[in-house]
Amino acid sequence: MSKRIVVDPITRIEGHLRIEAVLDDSNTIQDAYASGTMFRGIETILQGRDPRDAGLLAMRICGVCTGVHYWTSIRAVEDAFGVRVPNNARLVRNLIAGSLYLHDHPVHFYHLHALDWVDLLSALKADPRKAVDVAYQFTDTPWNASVEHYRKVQERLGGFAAQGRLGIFANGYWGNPSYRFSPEENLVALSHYLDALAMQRGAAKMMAIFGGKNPHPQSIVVGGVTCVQDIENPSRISLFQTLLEEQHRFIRQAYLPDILMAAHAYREEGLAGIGSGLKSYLAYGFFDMDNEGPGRGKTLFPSGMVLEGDLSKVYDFDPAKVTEDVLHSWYRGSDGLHPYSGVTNPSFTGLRKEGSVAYLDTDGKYSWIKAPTYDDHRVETGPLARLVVAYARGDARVREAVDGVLRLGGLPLTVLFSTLGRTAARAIESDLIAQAMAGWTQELAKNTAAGDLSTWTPFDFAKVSRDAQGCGLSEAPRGALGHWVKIRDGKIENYQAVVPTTWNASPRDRKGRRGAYEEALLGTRLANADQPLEILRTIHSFDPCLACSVHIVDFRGRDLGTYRVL
Ligand code: NFE
Ligand code: MG
Repeated sequence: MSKRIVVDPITRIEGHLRIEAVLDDSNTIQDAYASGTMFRGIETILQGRDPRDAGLLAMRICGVCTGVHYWTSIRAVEDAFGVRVPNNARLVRNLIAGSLYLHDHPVHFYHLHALDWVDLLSALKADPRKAVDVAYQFTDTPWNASVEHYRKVQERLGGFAAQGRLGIFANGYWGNPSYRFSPEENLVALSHYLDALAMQRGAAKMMAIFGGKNPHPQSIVVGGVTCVQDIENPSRISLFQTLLEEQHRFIRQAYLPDILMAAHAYREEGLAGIGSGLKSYLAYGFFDMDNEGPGRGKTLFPSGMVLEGDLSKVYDFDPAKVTEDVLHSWYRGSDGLHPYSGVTNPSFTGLRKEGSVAYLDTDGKYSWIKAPTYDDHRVETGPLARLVVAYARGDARVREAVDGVLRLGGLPLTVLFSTLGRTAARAIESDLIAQAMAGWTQELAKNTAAGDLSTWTPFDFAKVSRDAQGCGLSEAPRGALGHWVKIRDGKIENYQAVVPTTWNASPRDRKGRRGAYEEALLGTRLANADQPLEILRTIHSFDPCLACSVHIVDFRGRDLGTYRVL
């Protein structure tokens, strides 16, 4: 006998996501469906606009991966106009983008994902002295590790728990048998959870130094950047450097050691490949290392596709091979359209009623998210995809970083293909990006000290082609991001965005093949079917963002159905 459980809403994400999972008698997931249940409309709002404004409008797709739609949109327009940006603009853009990653990844791990690994209330039982030993087990220089500090953290948590004021923690699945950390490990992680709240501030400041503000930086324009006075001023660059060093220290002393601690405690789940999913990975390549422009130049993380976990072969990325299906999505139109000819034509067909309970109509349409394919393959994107592609390409820095973590954990390479691997990839990548940012900051300081203050490539809008098309490719923290713009008579005729969570959270494609979330849930056994902790752990490992993936608004405020959370 199989039973269907519904998890809706999935919390600790951006936006509205529903998962339906079919369990067998042993509570093992036999099938799964992911649905984006909220409806928004930026692609259509961009039609008819001046392409120079595209970035400002597109950035409103999301406030979490703040800025990525802004600069990816600007890259699409630059591609259409054939504009290449000067070196300083490339460096500043990399530093703004890097600041986002250093903000986003730790916030995801500690504030959105950690409680899938950390049994909060168990930390109350920890011995603070032993917790210090635990902290030193995974690094020689642990962050904020002292008996007094751990005791204070326990007192703080204990005070809330005693008064029944656990607030956002009140409904956790505390005590669930699939939690693996010891009380001391839970205490170390909880202490970093609290420290990470303060670290967010520094990362947000970094973005604002060259971006003008956070969220939604505003200093990037078609042709370059506008923050000339900030790069002219050595004190701004050195403030950036100081903040960067602090973030990097937190990554090295808290984030990476906590990942090692998780790799140790959750070793069996990793080795069993829980959450592995599609095992096919796509990366567009990001953090420009030269000024050739998107899709042409050298990037810090390379582009490519790896299929079915076979690291011996990497397929070159060709943007012409991206298409989207809508057979199982609440849109009218044809399947297999390339984004240049993509259509966003909403058509909500409702849910399926079984008695008083509404379920997704999984034989028909069941999500606001379209289903993208690359060269007719279903793929995962994101930090793990970037690392796997770079590793398979033989990238020396990525190999050294990945092999180093695996060696410390005593783990084989194949452990990457798991929920644990996906979560570890984000921390490894944060360290690599922080290292690269230190180099870009020095390069910027050197250029400006030598008198190179170029930040913008002049172009005459009246003279550049009034009929053009371009694509902006980049990598957002959650994965491969593409914006496609078609310009007719100087105005935007069509605009399509295919974003990381579109790839990962999508429903079945036209051939009935699962999306990345759906596939990743298969074979996972729930310790307790009333507490879908293992589902949350795997879904959160992708860091879902639904605003990004469904860029359409239901301005009529229609009720999309009444859901029962089972
Ligand atoms: Ni709204 Fe986004 C990122 C983009 S996600 S968070 O990272 O692009 O799918
Ligand atoms: Mg889209």
